[in-house]
Amino acid sequence: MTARKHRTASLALVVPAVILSYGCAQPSGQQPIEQEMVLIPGGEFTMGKDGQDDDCPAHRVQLDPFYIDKYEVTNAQYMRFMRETEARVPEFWGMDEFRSGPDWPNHPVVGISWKEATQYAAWAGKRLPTEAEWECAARGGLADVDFPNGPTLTPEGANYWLWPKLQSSGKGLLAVGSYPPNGYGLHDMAGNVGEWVLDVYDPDYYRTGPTKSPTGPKKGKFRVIRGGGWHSGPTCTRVHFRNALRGVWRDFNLGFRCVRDVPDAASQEEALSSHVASQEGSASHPAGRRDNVP
Ligand SMILES: [Ca+2]
Repeated sequence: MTARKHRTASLALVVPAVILSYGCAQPSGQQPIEQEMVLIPGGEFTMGKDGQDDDCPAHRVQLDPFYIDKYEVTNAQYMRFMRETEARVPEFWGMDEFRSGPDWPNHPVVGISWKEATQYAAWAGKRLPTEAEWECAARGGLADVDFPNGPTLTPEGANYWLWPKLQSSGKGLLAVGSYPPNGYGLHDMAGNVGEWVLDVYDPDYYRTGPTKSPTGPKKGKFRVIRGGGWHSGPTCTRVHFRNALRGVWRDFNLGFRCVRDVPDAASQEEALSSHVASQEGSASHPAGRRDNVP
């Protein structure tokens, strides 16, 4: 079995799909949170790891600065998109077992295809992150780590499937931001929901792709997903772990977040200066060797 087929099968967890019409009533319970964006300074960072898998080898990649959503896109945010665009209702919508629908405003939206994620992003004036941008953001500025906050992951650090006990955390999908952020202030880069990114999947891309702002191969059958979800084992939540599904797939373990470009060189300079100043005033970084050289 090829790496691609193996990886694809690992997320192909199928349950009977029920599509329910969504109501436009105000979400009950919690007040919907507002999405925030965080500046990622860009520069060079080490992407991938050493070895023979599809996330190898470790290599230096250079990125321009960009903004990324602090949280996964929520049900409430996706509802606004549906109301304004008459977009298709997500798979599993209205199913409480997947915390999907208007009663769960601050839970991440699931059951959307890659194309629907890109349509939401365009509507919001954003786009999906490239695979390189996503991995840079997930690393939180740390080098030589497997997880967003350091070399190890515990059940207190992210919402994931407690492999190998073959049981979930017992919590199922949780509201975004239920776990501590990484060094960039981003929540749930490991777990809760896996996340669509922009790139087409190529198992050799870490060996053959460009090192300046890579955007993925031009053609391919699968789209990359990153970060693992509440129904994924800890292996899938590693910052360098790559997975892929056909773009038409809709999964209860899969959502997304968006990025926005910093528009021009002057804006990039200003954003970087602001970022450096904010970092100098912050004392709450996870332990580990720093990476990213603006
Ligand atoms: Ca996630």
